[in-house]
Amino acid sequence: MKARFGVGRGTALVAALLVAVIALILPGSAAAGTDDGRAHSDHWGVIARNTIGSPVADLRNGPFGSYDVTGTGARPPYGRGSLGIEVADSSTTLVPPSEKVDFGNEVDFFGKSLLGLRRIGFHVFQTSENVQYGGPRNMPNIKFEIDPNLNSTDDYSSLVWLPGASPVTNAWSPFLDATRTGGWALTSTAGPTTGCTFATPCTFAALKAAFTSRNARPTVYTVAVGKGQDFMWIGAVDGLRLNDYVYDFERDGVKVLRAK
Ligand SMILES: [Ca+2]
Ligand SMILES: [Ca+2]
Repeated sequence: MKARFGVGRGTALVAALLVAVIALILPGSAAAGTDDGRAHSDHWGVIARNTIGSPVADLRNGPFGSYDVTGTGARPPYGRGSLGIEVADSSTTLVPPSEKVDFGNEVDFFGKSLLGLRRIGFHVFQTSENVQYGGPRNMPNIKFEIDPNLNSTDDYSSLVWLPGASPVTNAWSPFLDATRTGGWALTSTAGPTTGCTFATPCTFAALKAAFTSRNARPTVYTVAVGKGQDFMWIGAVDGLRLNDYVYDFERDGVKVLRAK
């Protein structure tokens, strides 16, 4: 009896250990790939360095509204959830006092060539209230922290996509293509050097040409979606497209889908 009990316990322990080991291995090795074959849901989250105030960037279900919307505009474009974003315009002691949030990935895209970017965009849940707060182009952004490599001392810039107005409000937008719509702006000295500034944003093609014409090879530090600092904005984002992959924001994590 004692031996049988002992064996049973030992077998159960081995089985439990195996389950634990498999659970440790699976999240990294079995997930669908990014460009380099890796995907780590736990590498996505609020980028602390780039967040100001106490904004919300919340992997949530829905939104499935607004109340009178039906059809594809009434549900997230991928899965059943999205990244909810909420930033206020006047809630800190800083100048400007507005909040900012970047929800992104500081690991998986590090070192990649910015010029390798071919497809990019996302879907947005825009509200008519957000349009009242800041106009039709009060929209969330796609952001890259990059090493512009425009000269030997230039090691940091933020590249920001400024979408055009969403074609719909109080509903999910269709895919907003960042290679064809909106404008791209660079912070720091890379802005005036390339001519792609917030005052004079570039098209995607002009942005790439601004680097290639100067024989610059910009590399990526981080990728994020975010908002601020500017106007109050409360809405959601889903289906971030980066080349051949779609990043599907869901309540239980960021899923990587092969783009169709
Ligand atoms: Ca989703
Ligand atoms: Ca550099």
